[in-house]
Amino acid sequence: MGVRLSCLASVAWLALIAAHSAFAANFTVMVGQNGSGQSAFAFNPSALTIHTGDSVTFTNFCPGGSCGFHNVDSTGGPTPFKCSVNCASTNTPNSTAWSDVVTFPTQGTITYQCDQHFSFGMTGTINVLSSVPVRLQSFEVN
Ligand SMILES: [Cu+2]
Repeated sequence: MGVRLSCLASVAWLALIAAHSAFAANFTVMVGQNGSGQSAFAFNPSALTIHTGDSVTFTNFCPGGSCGFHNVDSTGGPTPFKCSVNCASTNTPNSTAWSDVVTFPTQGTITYQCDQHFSFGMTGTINVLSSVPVRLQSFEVN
């Protein structure tokens, strides 16, 4: 009886780990906002930890409809990106209410900046951890 209970507990634990790795999450980084939610040459949050397969929505902060002149441009790490109005042709600092989603498939630390304001400390990091791979092939419950 004790052995059977122990097996059931193990199955439940595996199921929780699998659920974590199976669903990618989306995180938001506010561009031009500090940790207190105020307009600043900053990202909120400036340091973010996610897992492979997760995505980040970078959104230009526009209090009262007035947006800062910003972009997000990676300066290191496995997933390069440069975005403002979009992440391809119109990606230099821009003062419209832009928002872009970037997906991070690879483990590593990404550093990024606003090209207009990095000298004022407008930089951020995204630490991408590997998702836990789980292959649950079969189990029986008696
Ligand atoms: Cu900026």
